[in-house]
Amino acid sequence: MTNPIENLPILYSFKRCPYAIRARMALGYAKINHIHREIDLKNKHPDFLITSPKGTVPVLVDPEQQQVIDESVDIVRYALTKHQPKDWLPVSVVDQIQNAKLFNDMMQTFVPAVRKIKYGATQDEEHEAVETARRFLNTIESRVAGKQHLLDAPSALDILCFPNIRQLAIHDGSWLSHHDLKHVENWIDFWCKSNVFETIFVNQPTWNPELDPIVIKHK
Ligand SMILES: N[C@@H](CCC(=O)N[C@@H](CS)C(=O)NCC(=O)O)C(=O)O
Repeated sequence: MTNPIENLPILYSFKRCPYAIRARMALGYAKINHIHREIDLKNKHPDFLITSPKGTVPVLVDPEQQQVIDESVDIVRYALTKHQPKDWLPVSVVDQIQNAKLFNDMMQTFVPAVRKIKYGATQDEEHEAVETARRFLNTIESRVAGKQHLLDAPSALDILCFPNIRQLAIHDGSWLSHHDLKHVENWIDFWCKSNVFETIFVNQPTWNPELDPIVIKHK
């Protein structure tokens, strides 16, 4: 039985945001049909800010559970806890000490380093940022050597990490090969060529409450 439209979860999103990509990937792999609302981050719709005063995307609203989830990690958990592909590891792997450490390391060291590489810094700062990014990606390189996932099978950890690393790869198309990170390149390529990524990484018009809702249906 299909869900009436008013019961569908609503995702507020922005195409290129790596955190929103995590959420859309997880909803895709979980096959959760939902309403998509593309937000113009420079001109946020007031109704979006009422729903989530924090003003960041992604935000997921589940009308049936009366839940508003405003952190991408929690949306990934929400989605993959409901349903996940058969060959995936359970979403709880992200809480295992080593995996949580990898994720936190990415957020605390790699992500700020990418910001410096992308948006400029002094030469010394940039040099340090490149070293930091390289150090982190060397860890990823050994994790994904000869496989397409960070752990023994695909998992939420891949979904949580690859969009942030992809940001560096698209900022500078030769960065990974220049730093001899061949396995990282293959891993990013695998996820970016997946059917789910190709389905979710599409242009959507900015949300306008007066127009028909955009319903995302995952088969
Ligand atoms: N911790 C948040 C971070 C989300 C985030 O920072 N999203 C950015 C876009 S990539 C945003 O909405 N920034 C607010 C703005 O640009 O005004 C999450 O993981 O969901």
